[in-house]
This record gives sequence, C-alpha cells and structure tokens, in this order.
Amino acid sequence: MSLFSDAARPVERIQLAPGALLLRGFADAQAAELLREVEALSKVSPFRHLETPGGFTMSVAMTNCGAVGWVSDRSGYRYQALDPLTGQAWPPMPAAFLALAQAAAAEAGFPAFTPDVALVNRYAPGASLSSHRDGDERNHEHPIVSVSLGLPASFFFGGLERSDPVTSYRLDSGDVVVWGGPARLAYHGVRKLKDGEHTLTGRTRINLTFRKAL
Ligand code: MD6
Ligand code: FE
Repeated sequence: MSLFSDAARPVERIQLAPGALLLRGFADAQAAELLREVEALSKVSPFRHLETPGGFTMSVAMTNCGAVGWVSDRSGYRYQALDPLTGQAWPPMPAAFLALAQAAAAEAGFPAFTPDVALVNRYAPGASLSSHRDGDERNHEHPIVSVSLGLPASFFFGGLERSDPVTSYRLDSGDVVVWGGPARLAYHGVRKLKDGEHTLTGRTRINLTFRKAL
C-alpha cells in the first residue's frame, strides 16, 4: 500500500453534459468535517423516510439544513421553513457546507451561487433514487451542487426528457457534481447502493444537495 494512499486526489474534471461537471475529489479534504456537521445537524432535525405523493416510502432517509427544507408527503413536494417532524426551523447551514458549495459552483462556472438549503440524504445498502429532475426551486438559473460522502454510488445522468439515454458514473467519497444552465433540469438518479464498509461512514453513503430554492 502506498504511504500516500490517504492523500487527497488531484481534482479531475469530467463533463457529463453541457452545463454538468463532475469534480472528482473536490471535497476530499473536507469530507470528515462535513460528516461531523451532518452528525450534529441530524440531532436537531433527524433523518426520516419521506412519503411520496403516490404513497410510497422513500428508501433514502432525508433531512435538511438552511432557511428552508425540502419535504414530501401525500399532498406533494415543497420547500418549507419548518421541519414537519420537530415543528421547529431547520438547523442553519454550517459555514463549511456553504464554503464548499460556493467553491464547487465557482469551479464549474457559477460564481454567484448562494444556496439557501442543503438536502442531506442518507443511503443504506439497497437504497436508491429513481430517475427524477430537481425542479421544485423557484428559479432554475441557479445550479445544483451535489457532494458524495462515504460508500460509492452509481449515479446516472441523462437529458431533459425522461426517455433520453443515460450514462452512469461511480461517485466516490469527496466527488462533487455541479449541474446548471442547459443541464439544470436533466433527469438523474442513483442505482441501488451496494453494501460495503467505508472508513468515514461505515455501511452508509451521505449525499449533500445544495440548491437555491427561494
Ligand atoms: C446523489 N441525489 O445522491 C444524487 N435529488 O448522488 C439526488 O439527485 C437527489 O439525493 C433529490 C433529492 C435527494 C437526492
Ligand atoms: Fe436529484
């Protein structure tokens, strides 16, 4: 084993589509700190399995931080200022979250990104996210910044139509995907998480998805 196997990787840029960029290793140096923040904020607004409008329970567990949070129930998807589980405001977005999201967005060509929410998604082995678009935000001029932590996932990214072909990418801990502009409403999803063990998270994958919702 290399003496330097734990060193941060040099950041590699991979274009997924016009407006969509994978920054491999961009968050390597911050991964442990981001996970400590996830642990802290999930004590205020715990992870929960949301119900979809169609009556299914999502396999991914979610919580939020920031001025608003994304929620789903039988009446639909929306952003709201209070956590329905606690009746209280969501925890504030940690400074380390904001700094990383802004740096990644700038790196991808979106220098003025001011996210007001980070969805925090927790995947256990077997959890998946079917093909969808992130479209509940008010203004689609702002990009989405997605940070992967812990176990690797197979992420697929397609086009503006659900029927468009998709390409799959392995997302490792520290990888960041930014999509905006012509790719902002592209379909994407995550295939069933394979079981494994990660030094930072155990048998878990965490994804932070930053948006400007309001
Ligand atoms: C990912 N996540 O986990 C991509 N979208 O890599 C998403 O696309 C996503 O996890 C909406 C809500 C939760 C998510
Ligand atoms: Fe999404």
